[in-house]
Amino acid sequence: MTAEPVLAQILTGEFSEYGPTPSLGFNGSTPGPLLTVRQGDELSVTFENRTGEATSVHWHGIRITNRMDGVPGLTQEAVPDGGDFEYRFVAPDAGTFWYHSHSRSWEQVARGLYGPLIVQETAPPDVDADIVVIVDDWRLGENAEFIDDFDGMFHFAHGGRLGNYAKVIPSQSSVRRGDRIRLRLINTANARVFPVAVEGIDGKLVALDGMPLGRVEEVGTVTLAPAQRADIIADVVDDIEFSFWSGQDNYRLGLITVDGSNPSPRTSEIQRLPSNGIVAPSGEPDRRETLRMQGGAMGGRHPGEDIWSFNGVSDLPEKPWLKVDRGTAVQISLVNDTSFPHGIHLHGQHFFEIADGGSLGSLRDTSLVNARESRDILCVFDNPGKWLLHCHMLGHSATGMKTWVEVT
Ligand SMILES: [Cu+2]
Repeated sequence: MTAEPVLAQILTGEFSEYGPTPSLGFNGSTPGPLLTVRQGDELSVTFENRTGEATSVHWHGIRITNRMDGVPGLTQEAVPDGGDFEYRFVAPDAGTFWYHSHSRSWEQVARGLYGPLIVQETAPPDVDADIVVIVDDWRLGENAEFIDDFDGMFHFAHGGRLGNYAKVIPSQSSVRRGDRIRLRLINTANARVFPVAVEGIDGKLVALDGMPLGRVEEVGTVTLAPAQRADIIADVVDDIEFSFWSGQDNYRLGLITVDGSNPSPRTSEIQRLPSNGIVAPSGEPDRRETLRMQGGAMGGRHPGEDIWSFNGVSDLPEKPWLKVDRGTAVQISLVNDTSFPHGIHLHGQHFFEIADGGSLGSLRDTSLVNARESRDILCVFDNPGKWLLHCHMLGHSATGMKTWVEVT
């Protein structure tokens, strides 16, 4: 896979006259190619960097071998321009994942350096179409080029660099009425939380962040923080329209149109996906910790040296924030003491969100914590190595909101 400059026709529909946007991509396109492997298979990617600057690839959500995690300064050196790197790892969990730059990611991901990674179940659910739906926004000027304010202080200190144009990029543009489909939504945006509404389908939410739900749920509005994913299995009723409430209006993100009808639609109930076998720990956690998000504009005082901090410390400390033996169950209170939402991402393992009332919720790799709110998560750290823990509003991570965990 080669990372390189590409021209992408990001602006479409009424804006397509503006022409393509100089971007970054993989193998000539952004989003990069759809990589599909089967659960338990080993993926081998010869990665070539031809972007003109150093970069690396992170395989988001994969419970990966640590040295393949793609984090410069923690798991590898950044790959210099002209250099290459052999990524090779087993994908242990079936589900919807993605890959993206982890080097100056707040700029490189915004410029397009990301793509979908699908790990198929050994016995995939019976559907007529399996469709990846990238949800993203872009911050473009009148010439369709990226506005070059990636390092803008305003963006860093507020909600991150939000786009001024948003859309979905479905891997397939039409379906038949009556088809049973799987939709794999991936929020690849730098900073925007998308409350996505999906119309024209009758179905169920079956997975979040690549991990099957214990029981299927009504779809409703699917709120996706940056990096979060959601899988839906549904029957097509009409044109599928994606939109989100922007705070001011219902912003249309795009369509998958109906073309023809399925002569023999399925009538079976939509079932849950097979579990990836992550077992919830029983009893009390071995440890309890608090991770306090601090900083930013509007009242975020803290002693850290950058805009944001965790527990008063900005950027990667020399020693891990948390060092645990493999198998340790840690309940972490994610406390948001700031005026902005944050999507907190742990590399290398998934964790359970704890619902109000204390019951275990969904398995996730990224947890959205709204301004001035908090959420507990429970993680059994079972993957040895040095793992980044950071805000996936990428400008926040760039300006302090990151730390790391060592599992020995
Ligand atoms: Cu943040």
